[in-house]
Amino acid sequence: MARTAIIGLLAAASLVAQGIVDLTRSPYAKLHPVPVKAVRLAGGFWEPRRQVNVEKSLPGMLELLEAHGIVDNFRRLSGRKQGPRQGPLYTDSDVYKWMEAAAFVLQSEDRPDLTSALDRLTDDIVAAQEPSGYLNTYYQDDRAKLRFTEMYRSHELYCLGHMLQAAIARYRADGNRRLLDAGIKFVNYLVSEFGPEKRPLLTGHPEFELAVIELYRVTGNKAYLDLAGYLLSGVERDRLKLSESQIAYMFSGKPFTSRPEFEGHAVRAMYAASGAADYYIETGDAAYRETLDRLWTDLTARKMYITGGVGSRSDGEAFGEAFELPNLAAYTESCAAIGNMFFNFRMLQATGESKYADVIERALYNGIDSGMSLDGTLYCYRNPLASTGEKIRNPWYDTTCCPPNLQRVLASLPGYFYSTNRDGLYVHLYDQSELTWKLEDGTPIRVRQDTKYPWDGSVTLAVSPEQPAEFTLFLRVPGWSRSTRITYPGGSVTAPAGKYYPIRRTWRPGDVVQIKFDSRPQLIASNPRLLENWRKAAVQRGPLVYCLEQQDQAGEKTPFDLSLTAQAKPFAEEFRKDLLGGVLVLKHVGLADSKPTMEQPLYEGIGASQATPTAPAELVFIPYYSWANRGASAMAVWIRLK
Ligand code: FUB
Ligand code: ZN
Repeated sequence: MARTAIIGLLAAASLVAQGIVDLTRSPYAKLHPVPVKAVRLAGGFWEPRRQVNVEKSLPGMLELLEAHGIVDNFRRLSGRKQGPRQGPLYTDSDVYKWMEAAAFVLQSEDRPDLTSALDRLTDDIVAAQEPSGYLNTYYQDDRAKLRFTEMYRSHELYCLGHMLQAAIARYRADGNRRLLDAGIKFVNYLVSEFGPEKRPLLTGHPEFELAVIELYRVTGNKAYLDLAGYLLSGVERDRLKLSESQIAYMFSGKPFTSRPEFEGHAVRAMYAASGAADYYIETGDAAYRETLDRLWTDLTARKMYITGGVGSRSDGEAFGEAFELPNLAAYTESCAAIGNMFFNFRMLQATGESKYADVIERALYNGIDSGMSLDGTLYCYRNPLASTGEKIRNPWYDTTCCPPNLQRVLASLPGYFYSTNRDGLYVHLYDQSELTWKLEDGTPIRVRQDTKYPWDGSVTLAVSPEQPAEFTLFLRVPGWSRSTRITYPGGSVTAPAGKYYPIRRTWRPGDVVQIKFDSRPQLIASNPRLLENWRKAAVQRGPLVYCLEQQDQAGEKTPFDLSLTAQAKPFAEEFRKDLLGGVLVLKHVGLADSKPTMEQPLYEGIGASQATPTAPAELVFIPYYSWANRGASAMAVWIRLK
C-alpha cells in the first residue's frame, strides 16, 4: 500500500468520537455513525453545496449576525459594547448554531479563519457568563427577575441546548473545550437547582434534551441523562400550572410517552422526538420506543409532505390535522424539515431500519435543500409546494433560525453517509465520495463511491479493507427504486426496495460493487384523503421531487394552467449544465388550458368545465430544491391530471 494511503488510515484511526452523535458507548444503538471527517465528499452532488456553505453562507451569516447586533448582545453583558439588546428573545441560539456549523466544517478541514472566528465568539460568550453559570442575553437587567418563571416561552433551555451542541462540535473538531466548560457550568447549575425535589424546570422549546444527552455522551456524567429524562417525563405540568394548549403547542410539559400523535409547533415536536430517540438509545425504555414508532407512523402516513417538509400551518408554525397538507399555504419551515432529518437519523441508529434513511434522504434532497439558495446567500423560511410567485428567499429574517440551521446540516453532511456495527458497514447515502474509517473490529477500511447520483442511478463502490476481512456490507436500497441490481465479486442479485441489502463475504482490497437503481421518473399520487391533491400527480425521479416553475414553460404559462395526461409517456431527460448549477431537466407532453385558469369561472357545470379547450404543451420540470433561484416565479409540485 502506498505510504500516503497508510498515513491516511493512521489518521483515520486517531479520529475518535467525531460523529454528529457519538453512540460508541450507547447500549441501545444498533448502529454507530462514522465521524464527519471520515467521509470526504468529492465533486459530486453535495460537495459544491458544502463548499458554497463554507465559502459564502457562513461568512455572510456571521456578518449579518454582527450587523444586526446579535453578537453584541453578548458583548454588552461584559461591558465590551454599549447599547440595547437586539432581536427576539432566542437570538443567542442563532450565534450558537452558526458556531456549530463552523465547528463541523473544522471537523472536515482546517480553516484558520473559522477557528479564529470561533475563538473570538467563544471569548465574548464566556465573558458574558455569570459566575453561577447562567447565560442568556435576554434575561438580564430588569428581566433577570423573570429567569425560569416563563419557561413556556423563554427559550432559556433552547439557547443552552444550541450552546452545548456548538461546544461539543468544537470540542470534537480540535479538542478546544472553552465553550464546552462554559456549557457544563450552566448545566451543573441546572442540576443543582432544579428537579423534582427542587425548583421545576421545563423546555418550552425542546432542543435541550438532545443536546444534554450528547453532553452525557461526551462526559459520561449520568446526571445529564437523568436531567433529560426528567424533562421528557413532563412531571412538572401541575407545579408550573401549564394549560392543555401550552402542552400541545410546546410538545413538552406532559410525559413524552403519553403522546398519541404529533401536534403543535413542528420544530418543537421534531426536536422533542429527536431528544426522546436519544433517550431511548441510552436507556432502551420500551415505552419510549413504542411512542417513537407511533409518532413516526403518524408523521409519515398522515402529516409529512412529499418533500419531507412538516408543519403545514402558518398559525403557530404547527402541525395540522391528519392529511391537512395544503400546497400553497404550506408553512414547512426549513427548521422543521431539518428536525425531521434529526429525528430519523436517530431512529436509524437505534434500529438499523432503512425506512428512516429513506425519510432522511427525502427531506435532505427536497425540503431541506430548497432552504438555501444555490449561491448560498438567500434562505427560505417557508418551503411551500406551490407558489403564485411571491418572494420566498431572503438573506435575513428577524427570526433567523433557519439559515444557520441549514448551515449546520450542510457542514455536518458527511457524517450522515455511513454507520458501522459489529457485523460490518452500512451505506445510507450515495454520492461521489471517499470513506476512510475502520470496522468495529479495528480493520482500517476505505470505500470509494463513484457515481453521478442522484442524476444517475448507477453507483460503483470500491471496497478496500486494509487486509482481507470478513464482514457484511449493508447497502441501502431506497424505497423509490422499483428494481435494483447489485453486482459484487462472485454474485449478482436483484435487491428488494426499502431495505438494506446485506453482502457478507471476505472482502479484499479493491473489491468492486456495482449498483444500478431504477431512478426513472415516476408519477406519484397522494392518499385520497389529501383532498387538495385529488386528480393531481407529483413527479419524482430518484430521491428528487420535481416541480414546474413558470419561467421554464413555453409562453411563461403558470403551472396552474398546465396539466399532465393520465396516460403518462416516458419523460424526456436533459442534463443542463448551464441551468441552476447543473440540473437534470424533465420534459413531458401535457396540455395547456387555452383560457388561463385565472379567467375561468369560479364554478361552472361539470360538462362545460370538462370541455374547457386545451392545447398540447410541453411541460418542463426542474428539481424542487432548485426553485426560486431566478427571481420570483409561480411554481407547483402537484400537477393536475387530465
Ligand atoms: O422559537 C425559535 C425558533 O424560531 C423556532 O424553532 C422556529 O420555529 C421559530 O419560531
Ligand atoms: Zn427556522
